[in-house]
Amino acid sequence: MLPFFLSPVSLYAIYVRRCFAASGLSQQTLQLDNETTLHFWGPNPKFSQATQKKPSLVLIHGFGPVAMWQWRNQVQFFSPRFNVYVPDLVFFGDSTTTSAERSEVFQAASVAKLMEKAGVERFSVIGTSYGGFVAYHVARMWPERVEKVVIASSGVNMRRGDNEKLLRRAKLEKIEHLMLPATAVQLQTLIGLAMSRRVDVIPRFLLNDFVQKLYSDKRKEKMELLKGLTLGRDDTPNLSPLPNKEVLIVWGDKDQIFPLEMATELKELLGPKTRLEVIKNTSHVPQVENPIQFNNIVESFLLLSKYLGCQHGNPRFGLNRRLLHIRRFGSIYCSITCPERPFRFFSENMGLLCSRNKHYNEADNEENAQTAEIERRIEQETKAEKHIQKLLLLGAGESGKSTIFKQIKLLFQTGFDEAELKSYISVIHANVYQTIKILYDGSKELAQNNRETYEISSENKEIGEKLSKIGGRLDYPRLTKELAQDIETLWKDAAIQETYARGNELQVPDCANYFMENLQRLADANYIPTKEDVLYARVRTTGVVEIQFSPVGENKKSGEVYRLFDVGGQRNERRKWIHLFEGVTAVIFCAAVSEYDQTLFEDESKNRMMETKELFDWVLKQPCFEKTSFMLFLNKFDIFEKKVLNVPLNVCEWFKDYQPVSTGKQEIEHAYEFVKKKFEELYFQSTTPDRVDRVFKIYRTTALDQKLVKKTFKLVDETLRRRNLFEAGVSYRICLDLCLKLKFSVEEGLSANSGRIIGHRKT
Ligand SMILES: Nc1nc2c(ncn2[C@@H]2O[C@H](COP(=O)(O)OP(=O)(O)O)[C@@H](O)[C@H]2O)c(=O)[nH]1
Ligand SMILES: [Mg+2]
Repeated sequence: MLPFFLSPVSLYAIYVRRCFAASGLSQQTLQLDNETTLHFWGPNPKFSQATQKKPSLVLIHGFGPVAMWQWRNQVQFFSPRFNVYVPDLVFFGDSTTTSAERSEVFQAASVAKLMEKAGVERFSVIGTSYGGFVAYHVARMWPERVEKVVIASSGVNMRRGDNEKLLRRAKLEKIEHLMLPATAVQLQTLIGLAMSRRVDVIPRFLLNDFVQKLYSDKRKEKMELLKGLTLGRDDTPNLSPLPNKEVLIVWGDKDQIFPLEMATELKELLGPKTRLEVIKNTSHVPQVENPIQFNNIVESFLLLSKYLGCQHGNPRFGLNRRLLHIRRFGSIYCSITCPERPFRFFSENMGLLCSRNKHYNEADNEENAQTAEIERRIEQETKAEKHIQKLLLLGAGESGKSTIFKQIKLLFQTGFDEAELKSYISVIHANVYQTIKILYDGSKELAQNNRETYEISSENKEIGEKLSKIGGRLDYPRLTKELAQDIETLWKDAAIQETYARGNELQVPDCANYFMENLQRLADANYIPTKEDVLYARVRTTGVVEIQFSPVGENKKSGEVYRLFDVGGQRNERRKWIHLFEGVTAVIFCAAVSEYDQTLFEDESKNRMMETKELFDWVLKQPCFEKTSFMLFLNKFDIFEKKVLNVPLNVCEWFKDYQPVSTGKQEIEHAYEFVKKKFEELYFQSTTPDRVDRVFKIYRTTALDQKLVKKTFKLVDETLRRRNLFEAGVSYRICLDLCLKLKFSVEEGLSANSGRIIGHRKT
C-alpha cells in the first residue's frame, strides 16, 4: 500500500474535503439511537443564519467510495441555494451500526432519522444508484417530509434477472466483483461500465490505490448490504408509485449498469408527476461525467417551480438569467481551480457566503488572471443574453400552449428522441383511460333523464364498470390489446357516441377522438408514440418549462434567438406567472376559439371563453407589459370550423349579439371574424393610450398543424425583428438629438447594446 504522502487518492481526498469545507459544510457525526451512528457533511453551524433561509437538500451516494467522492461537483453547485446534507450511508466511511439490519429500507430509515435529529422538517432528496433506492424509500415512507425526489441512474424497478444480465455485460461471476472491486482489473471493469468515455489508460498503481483506499473498508458488511437489498428480488418490479410526489429521474443514455429502458419503465411506474431527463453521452455517473448539465437539470427541477410558487427565497433571484449564468461559470471554475475562489466570486455577485474567503490570497496572480478571464466570459455571456428575446406563452388551461411549445421543439430544435417519445406512452394511455371513464360516467348521468339515448347496452355495462374503475385509479396499467378491445367496444356503443356528442358539457379532452381511433396501435407491445401522438397527448402543465430556439430558414438561422416559456394555465397555476413577467419581448396569448360552449375544468360554472376574455384583459393591464408585444393566437380553429355550423356562437355571453348570416365556409369566416373583432376591441379597451406603441397581432392557428405553426412563427419573428429595428431607430434618434443638445460625441453617446446614453460631455 502506498504511504499517505505518496497516495494520489489520499492527496486528492484532502482537496475534496477542502471543496466541501469551502462550500460551507462541516463534517459531523450523529448518534441516531443506541445502535446506529451516521457520519455526514452538513451546513456548518457557524453559518446558521444563512441556513434558516434556505430549503434543505439531501444527497445520497451510491455503492462505492464514501459520499464525499461522489458528490463533489454537486455540493459546490447547490450549497449557495440549499442547506446541503451529504450522509455516508451505514457501513460507508464512519457510519456504522450494531443492528443486524442490512436492507436499503434500513438505510432510508437512518437518513430520515438523521434529518429529524438535525432538526430539518422538510427536505428534497437526490439519490444516485444504490442511493436512489434509499431516496425512493425515504420518499415513500415519509411523504409529508420529502418535498421533491431526484432518482439518478437507479434501477429502483430492478427485477431478479437484472443482476445476471449485468454480470454478463461485465463478464464477471459475482456482483461483489463489480460493486466491491478487490483488484485493479475489477475496478477497471467497473469504470468501463460506469463511464461512457473509454478510460483504458489509468495506471495500475492508481487503480490499486483506489481499491485499497476506497473499497477495502468494511467489505464484509458491504457484501451483506448487497445481499440485504429488498428491491430486485422478484421477477416483477417491487415498488409502489409515488403519485403525489414530484419526481425527477436523471439517466445517462449509455448507462450500462442500469440500461436506459429501466428509466422509461420507472417513469411509468412512479406516477404522473414523474419526469425523465436523459443526459446524452454519459453512462452510470452523469453527475460526474457531465456535472454542468446534471446540476442545471436538477436545479431547475428543484427550484424553478418552487420559486415560482414563492415558497422559498427571493423571487427576483430565481429567474434572473444572468445570475444563473454566473452560477454556471462558477461551477466550471470550481472544476478547474481551487475551491475558495468561486465562493469569493459568488459572494461578490450574489451576496452569499461572504465569510468563506479566509484563504483568499491577494498576491496570487495566476488566480487573479483566471478570475479576470471568467469575468470577461460572464460579460460576454451577459451581452449575449441581452440579445435573447423572451417569449411567454400565456392563456387558460387547454388553450394549446404546450402544443405550440412542442411544435417549436420539433420545428426549430432537436425534436423528440426515442426516450422522450417513449416517455409519452404513459400520458397517452392515461388520456385513453380518462376519456373512456368520463364518457362512461357521463352517459350514466345523462341516462338518468334520457335512458333511451344514453343508457349503455347491457352487454357493455360490465366493460364500462371495469374501465371506469381503472380510469379512477392513480396508476393506470399499460394498455394491452384486450383492454384496447374493451375500450373500442365501449367507444362504439351508441350511448357513448351520443354522450361524446355532448362532450362540451363533460370535460372530454380534445384528443379523445384521435386516440380512440388508434387504440390497437397504442396497445401494441412495441408501441412508440409518433410525433402526432405526442402533439395530441394532453398533460396538464405545472410549473414552468423553457426552450431556446432560433427560427430557421431553409438552411440558415434567422439570427434572432428566442427563449420561450410555457406555463400551466389552470387558475391555481397562474400565481406563478407573475414572476416571469419581467423583460418579456412578446406574450403569445393562446385563446382556444372552439371553447365558446365549454366550461372550465377547474370551475364547471364558468364558460371557458368568458374566462379567456377576463384573463386576456388582466394580462394586457399588467404594468410589466407596457412595451411588450402581444401575439394573439386564436387557436383550435380546426375544431371551431366544425363546431360553429352546429353550435351557434351566441351560446357564449360575450358573443350574444352574434347574428349568423350565411351557411358553410362563408359562415365560418363570418363567425371567426366576429370573434377576432371582439378580441381586437378588448385589446384596445384594455390598452391605455400611453401603451399605443406596443405591437398587437392576431393569428389564426391550429396548434396541431405543423406547417401552419411554422408559418406563424416566421411571421412572429419578422414582426419582432421589425419592431427591434424600429426601436433601435428611435433610440438612435433620441440619442442623436440629446447628443447634439449637450454636445456629446455621437460615437460615445450610444451604447450599441442597450441604447442607453453613456457618453461624456466634450469640453
Ligand atoms: N384539435 C386541436 N387540438 C388542439 C389544438 N391545440 C391543442 N390541442 C389539443 O388540446 C389539448 C390541450 O392542449 P395543451 O397544449 O396541452 O394546452 P395548454 O393547457 O394550453 O398547454 C391537447 O390534447 C392538444 O393536443 C388545436 O389547434 N386543435
Ligand atoms: Mg400546458
